[in-house]
Formats: sequence, C-alpha cells, structure tokens
Amino acid sequence: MGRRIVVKFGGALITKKDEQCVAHTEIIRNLCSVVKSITEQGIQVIIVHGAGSFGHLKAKRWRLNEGYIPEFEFSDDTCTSQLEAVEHVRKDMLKLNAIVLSELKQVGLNALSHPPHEWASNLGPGFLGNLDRFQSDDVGVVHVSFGDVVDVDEDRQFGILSGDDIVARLSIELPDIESLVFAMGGVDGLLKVPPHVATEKDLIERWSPEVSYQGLHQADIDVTGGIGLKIKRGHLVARNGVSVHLINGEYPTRILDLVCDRPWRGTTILP
Ligand code: IP8
Repeated sequence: MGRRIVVKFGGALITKKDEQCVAHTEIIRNLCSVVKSITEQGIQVIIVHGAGSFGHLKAKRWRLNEGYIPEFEFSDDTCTSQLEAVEHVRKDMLKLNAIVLSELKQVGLNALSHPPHEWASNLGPGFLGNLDRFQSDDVGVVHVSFGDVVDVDEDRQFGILSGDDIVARLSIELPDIESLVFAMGGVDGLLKVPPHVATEKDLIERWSPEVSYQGLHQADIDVTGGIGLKIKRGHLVARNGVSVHLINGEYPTRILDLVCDRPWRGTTILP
C-alpha cells in the first residue's frame, strides 16, 4: 500500500453557511485541483465533506440532531414532519456531494461516493458501518463521503452523523493513513484569540491539550460540534499515530506543501 491521506472539506469552507444550499464552487474547484496534484505525487486521497448550509440550517430548524420528537409540531412551506425533513436534508446533502464529485471528475479523478445514510448508522466516533468500501490501491480513485442524517437505533430513529466522526474512524481504522487534514474556512488554523481580532502571530502552530485556543462555534447554526469537535476527534486520531493538521482551505496549496514536506502554514495537533 502506498501513501494515503484523509482530507475533510469543512462545511463553512465549501458553502455559504448562512444562505440555504449555496456552495462556494470556486473554493471546491481549487481544493479538487490540489487533490489532483497530491494524487500526482502518488498519494491516495480520501475526502469527507461537511454540510454547511446544505445540512445545518434545516437540521436545526427541524431539531433533527435531537432525533424523533413525537410531540414536535412545526411546519414550514417545504415540509410538515421531521421524517419529511430527514429526506429533504439527505437530498440536499446529495446535491452538495454531486458538486464535489463533478469538480473531482473535471480534474480527471475517478470519484466514488459513499452517502452515509446508505451504509452507516448510529452516532459519534463509534458509529456503525463497514469501512471496506473505502479500500483501494488505485491513486486515481478518490473515495468521498460526508456528514449526513443517518438511522439511529430505537426511539431516536435518526440523528446527525458529523463528517468529523467519519474522518476519525477512517483515519484510525483504514491501514496506512499517514495524515488527516481539516481544511477550514476563514482561519489559518487554531488561534489564540477570537478569529475576528487575530493577527498573523496568533496562530497556534502546535496544539496539545494544555494550550488554550479560541474558536467560533455558531451554536445558533451548527447542529454538530464546530471547532471543539474537530479538536476532540483530531486529538483521538493523533493519539492513534496519524498526524493531524488544520489548514486554511482557501489556500489549498498549503495541503500540497504539507504532504511534500515543504514549509506550510497551519496547526498540528499533537498526540
Ligand atoms: O458538517 C453535519 O456534518 P458536519 C451533517 O461534517 C448535517 O458536522 C446533515 C448537518
């Protein structure tokens, strides 16, 4: 088996987070072109993307992160029940996924999609689902998955499986993954101060649990864990021997620099 990495395209990076179902196609295109360059170095890439405005807004409005709520009464002009909203969000996520797949195909990669609602169930880093589908030795094949609404056992019925949980399992359980990269929007990595007041000097280059950081978690929009979840899952992965990095996805060549052992800007999560 050759070199392999997992890259998470953050939802806040690839979509307009506060405008329902609007993708940043240019950013996705640039990321996919860098993925192509990485594969040209003989490194296989597995991509997981977040949901951004294709998932969080509707999931929040319909409280899908809380599972089935029998007494929940609400309707808007698009749907009338939580179960209908589950189907809507799954469809919207497939739309975002189709944009990512099409950009990967444009650069000549063979992108294979694995929508979680078809193969995964339950939540958190111990979610269920066989990862064999992500196996292949061909660097031209890029497996793609994403955060989704999945079935959950018993009364809860459904819930939100974050792409951050998927990347954690992929990085830990697939053989020979050398790095996990979180490509984020608007920040160069983890910061010592809130992003809107940060300067160049406020980047934390190496993070371990005793280092305090400031991040923006838009709890009003986000139904998963924001930056806190990334750090938690990233740290779990790092403790399992895979190198973990946070990089500004608006400058995707930094990911190429990292894998080619050139100087790059971002944060490394220490075990
Ligand atoms: O953006 C969330 O995935 P994430 C998935 O990777 C949905 O945390 C449907 C909101």
